Amino acid sequence: MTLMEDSVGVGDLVLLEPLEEEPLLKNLQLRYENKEIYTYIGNVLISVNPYQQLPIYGPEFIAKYRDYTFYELKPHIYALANVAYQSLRDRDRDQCVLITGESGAGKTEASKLVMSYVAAVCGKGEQVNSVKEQLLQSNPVLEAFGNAKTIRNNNSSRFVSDHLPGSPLGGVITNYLLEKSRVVKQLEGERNFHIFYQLLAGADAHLLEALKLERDTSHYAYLNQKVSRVDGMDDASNFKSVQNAMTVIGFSETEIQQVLEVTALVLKLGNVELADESQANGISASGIRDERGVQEIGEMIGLNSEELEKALCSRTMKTAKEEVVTTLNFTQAQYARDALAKNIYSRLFNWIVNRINESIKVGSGEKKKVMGVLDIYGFEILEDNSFEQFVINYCNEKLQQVFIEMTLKEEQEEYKREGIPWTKVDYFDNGIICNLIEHNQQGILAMLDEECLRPGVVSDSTFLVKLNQVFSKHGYYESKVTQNAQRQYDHTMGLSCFRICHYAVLGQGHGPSRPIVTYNVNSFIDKNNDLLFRDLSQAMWKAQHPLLQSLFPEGVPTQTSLKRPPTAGAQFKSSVAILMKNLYSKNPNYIRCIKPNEHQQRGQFSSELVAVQTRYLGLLENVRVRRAGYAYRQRYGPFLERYRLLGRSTWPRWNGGDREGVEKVLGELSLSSEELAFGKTKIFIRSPKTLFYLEEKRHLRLQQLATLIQKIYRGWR
Ligand code: AD9
Ligand code: MG
Repeated sequence: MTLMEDSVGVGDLVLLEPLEEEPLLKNLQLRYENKEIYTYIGNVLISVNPYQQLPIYGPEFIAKYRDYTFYELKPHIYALANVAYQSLRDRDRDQCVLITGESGAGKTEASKLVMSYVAAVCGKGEQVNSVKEQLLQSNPVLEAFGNAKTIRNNNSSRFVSDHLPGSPLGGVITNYLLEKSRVVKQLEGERNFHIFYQLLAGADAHLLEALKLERDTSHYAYLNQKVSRVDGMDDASNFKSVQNAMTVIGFSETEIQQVLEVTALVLKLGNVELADESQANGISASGIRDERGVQEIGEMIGLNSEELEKALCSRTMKTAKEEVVTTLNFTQAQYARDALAKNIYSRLFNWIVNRINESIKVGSGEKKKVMGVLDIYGFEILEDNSFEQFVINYCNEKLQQVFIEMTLKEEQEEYKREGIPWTKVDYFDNGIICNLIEHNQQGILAMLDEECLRPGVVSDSTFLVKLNQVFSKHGYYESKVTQNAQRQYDHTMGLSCFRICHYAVLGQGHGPSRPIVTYNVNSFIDKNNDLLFRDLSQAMWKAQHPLLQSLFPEGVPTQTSLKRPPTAGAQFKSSVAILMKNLYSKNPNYIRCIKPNEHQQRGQFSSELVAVQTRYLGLLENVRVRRAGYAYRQRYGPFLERYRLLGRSTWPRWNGGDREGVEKVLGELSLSSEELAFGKTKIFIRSPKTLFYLEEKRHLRLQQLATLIQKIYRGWR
């Protein structure tokens, strides 16, 4: 029970008085400044990124947290990992550790800490150790292919991952929505995925020659950005670690070679220069400017270069009766080339994830319990928000829904277990916002799909017009048009934008600004369509490169289906649905990560920045729900141990049971019965004030006892 004693501020925000934003921030800041980065809200863990290595991890700490229950030591991520792992083992329940927070807040580091904890405490034996090693080695590989330097985080995960270490160990990693647009274009100050730079910097001359690559990153159009290096990141040595990790995981030499070939292929595709040949014949058309590049690619993947060229510059349309080949214009050809590069890379990434899973999967036979560690990107509000932010924020909206529902459910269940009556809690149900986005017919995603499939002239603006019509009166949707009609005119919103009032704004009732997110619809249709022309998938399938070929199963020429593949929005929505199902089926454990400053600097705590995040994460709402009934609860044993010095009958000796002892102490203090509830194994205290009163009394009593001891000691002398 060191929550209030050894820590700075309160170690559990349910004990915060008064329960308002400012004291909450002050408490987090005070703790942060004293290097206490972890704080609880009941069993939820808040983690504030220290941006420095703190001496609080490793075997010694793992051993400590392993032997104590949740509240007995300072708040720590190991305590949470321990609870999750013990419930998995002892209560035989699938667990899930859900880690959220904005970019750079420390989610991936947290997920690694949880996994290393589980790896350290779970079973032993040769086979288990080897799986453990493979599971831990999957990180550098996933990070090389799935992470990139962004403005906000030098090592930002550009995918959502769900690690499932099983019991005793094994796992599955699922990944959702790799940010594939990064393959062909990066924002200023950002890089492409790490692997490209690692490969160029770390490959020995022989490998570079075999892949026909230049060492200099500026040679590649997809990398040709101002930043090629990241402070403190050694691409060359990381490449060696990735190669080594792949070997440990069990990739064969051939597999590693093929993965690198496909990676090189993406870089080379970016260098395929297309020519605008429109003027030559009066028809809008494209061609290849530098035949040599295409030839080189053809040789590398075992594909006739003419075929590749044809696939890049033309499109075959199939109708029920005939096949029509049209030449792509310059813009379309560029689009096709980039779409191919993005698809190759994202499919390669999926292949790698699946390959890792093959190695680490839980052994067949009896069904093992699993523990999911879900590292998910948090709410995003950029200056210019597009389709990517829209789907990410939708996912967070859904997570918030699960979060509140499950927190409440868990509270209810604990009360039930302990035989304490439950009182209803009011909370904001964000179902209405989720519906606005995901409703099967009248949701924004469904309407976007409809627009993508509608014959005739469709564009981002026709889509927006439609939204404006349907949602003109929706309380959480705004655009310039709808605002004009019924709300205050807003000069800051562009004509091609709409806004959604996300949950983050709600339930709080205060805050300096309304963090409503403005989305620009430009390229929504394109991004949702995510089209890869069939000619290209067929060409890839024809390539004599086993890995590449396996990435394009739909390229089999005998496949005549005219069915359109699902749109990006529809795919994301079904991934979210799977994720939600996954969450509801497991016992959730939450880590809420917070980024203390925008500069990736240790020791800096910006209250404004943290305030915005605590609102997005709904922390105050979380505390409110958590202490709607009883703010504090503790098992009888430890509670009695701490407070028995306050009772006449329980001090200095007590021979009865724990519960009777607690009843005696609290009875003698004449606390209001309203304030207390005696559960089967725990004592529940309604308001933090009562607990502080007990603490105060204990403090005074300790002083008294110290004086007494001194007197006795002096008497002896
Ligand atoms: V993103 O959404 O993938 O862009 P994350 O995953 O939330 O983001 P990440 O875990 O990558 O952030 O943390 C960013 C950086 O903060 C790390 O590279 C570390 O340098 C630093 N960090 C985060 N957590 C810790 C920690 N517990 N101890 C020390 C940390 N440093
Ligand atoms: Mg991350």
